[in-house]
Amino acid sequence: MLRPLRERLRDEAPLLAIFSIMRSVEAVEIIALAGFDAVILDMEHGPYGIDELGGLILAARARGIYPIVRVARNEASLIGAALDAGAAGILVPQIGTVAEARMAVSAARFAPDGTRGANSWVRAADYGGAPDWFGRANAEAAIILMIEGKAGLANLAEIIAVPGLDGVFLGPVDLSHALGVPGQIDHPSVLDRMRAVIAEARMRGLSAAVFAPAIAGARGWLAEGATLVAVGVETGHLRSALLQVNAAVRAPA
Ligand code: 3PY
Ligand code: MG
Repeated sequence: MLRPLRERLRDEAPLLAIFSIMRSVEAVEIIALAGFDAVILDMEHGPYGIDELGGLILAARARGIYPIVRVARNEASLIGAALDAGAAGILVPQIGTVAEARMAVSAARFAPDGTRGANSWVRAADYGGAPDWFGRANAEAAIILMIEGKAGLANLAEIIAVPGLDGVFLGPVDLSHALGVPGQIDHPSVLDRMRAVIAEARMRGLSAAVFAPAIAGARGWLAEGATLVAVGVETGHLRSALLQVNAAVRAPA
């Protein structure tokens, strides 16, 4: 049994995750078997919908890792549906204002803490209809907001003060575009902003998560105090591994 993600995020030990866009139960299982702590099921960039999410969430849970769902956009019905399907946590892209942050957090919590649509006959509630599940769900499901644009950086202090928020997640790819250095995720202006956000979030007692496509970057962010690092996308890792095998087999003896 997995500990609730909200609780686990408060540990000192960081979590390692991989983004998954392949819509593949097998890919999710392999991420778990490789020893990662979580998979981020990416509905922003992955070609799948809510009807395909259940199997992927079950694969992650069966193999003992946290299924975190990145919803396609900040919309209450998407957040509620992913949680109902059994997501341990939700990642919301492109948060720019405190109003957007409040909306996302509210959508992930039942009343009195929020406005999540209530139904306890869903997978997340073991289909049981138990009235005491709502309180438990509020205590267990994590809500993490992505800071990956100029507005999010400018409004960071207000955003991270929203009650009930568990963490922020830095998207360096979008940040690099917003800061005028598209694709240069190691550009000093991107790195400096990321460091500042991590420091501010940690000071507030929030989890600070980062996307790092390469191993050196991931190690660096762990050393800088990130509490969750998503090391690339499984498609990229599969491609690299296959290129390596192909080149190695064809290499002259
Ligand atoms: C970004 O870097 O913009 C992300 O959203 C990471 O997936
Ligand atoms: Mg992004």
